[in-house]
Amino acid sequence: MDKRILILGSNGQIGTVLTKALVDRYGYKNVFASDIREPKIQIANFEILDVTDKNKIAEAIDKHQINTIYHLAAILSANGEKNPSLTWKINHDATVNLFDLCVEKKIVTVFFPSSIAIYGPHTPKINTPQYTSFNPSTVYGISKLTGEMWAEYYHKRYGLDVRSIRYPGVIGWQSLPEGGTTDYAVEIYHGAIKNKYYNCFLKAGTKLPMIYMDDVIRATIELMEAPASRITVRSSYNLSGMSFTPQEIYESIKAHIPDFKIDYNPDFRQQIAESWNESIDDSMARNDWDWKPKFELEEMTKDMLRHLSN
Ligand code: AKB
Repeated sequence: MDKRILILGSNGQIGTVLTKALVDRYGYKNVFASDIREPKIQIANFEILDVTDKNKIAEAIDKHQINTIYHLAAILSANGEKNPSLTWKINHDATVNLFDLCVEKKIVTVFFPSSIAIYGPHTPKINTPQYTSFNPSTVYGISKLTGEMWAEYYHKRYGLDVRSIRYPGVIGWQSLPEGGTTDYAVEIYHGAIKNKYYNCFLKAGTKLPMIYMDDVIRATIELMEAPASRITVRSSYNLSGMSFTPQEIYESIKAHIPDFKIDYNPDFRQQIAESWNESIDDSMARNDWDWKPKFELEEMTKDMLRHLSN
């Protein structure tokens, strides 16, 4: 059976890149992208879909004979704090409605991303295990953690083949993040190239788990293609790429752009970052579906600067 894929939230930082990867892999005719706004560049079949509109999503599933869904629409951590009730509606309510729809429409596999935002001040900060205490401090984190619990519930109760990854901060040259706490790690490259200057909204020593876009896309597709019998985690898999501080990423860029300057002016996002962890134990992803990251900070910086300079 051909995969017939619907992507919800295809214009976002990850959606933009994942949509292209899915078209390359499964063919233009099998990939249907959607978002609440037209994309800047159309790379797949596209239609406007609001993730909170269950009926319209149901129509799209029928119309395109969809059997696989990537549900990427969400409001991230920093923007979420500005409008908690809207964040809950989009991140939580729409996710539960979608899981219902997946059962009703007999969707074969659904991907739902979680995040390091589910970790909180009482979570072990170093090598955070797969199963530990979670006490997220943002509405985004709470919505992702409850989404994980619903995913597990829908799998147990209805046999829904739902798969998920706890994404670290994602860095890529292809697209910009919007409203997250880890956004600085993308903005810093743009600042270095355009102005040789970056004003960082986190403190110099704030270490966070991060991952390069190439690794994120590969991890997502590898998880979705793994045989169901190998998936032992139905909440969401811990996934590790690399960990660094703003000062470390600054130094890795400065090695290529010697007159690059930085200032640190932490804002409300510092508190969010401090509630998260520093590094992740992803041994379950490694064992279950052979996950292995390829990019460390130095290779990522070289690749980012090469692409952005072009
Ligand atoms: C954010 O910073 O909110 C996101 C995330 C870690 O999920 N990038």
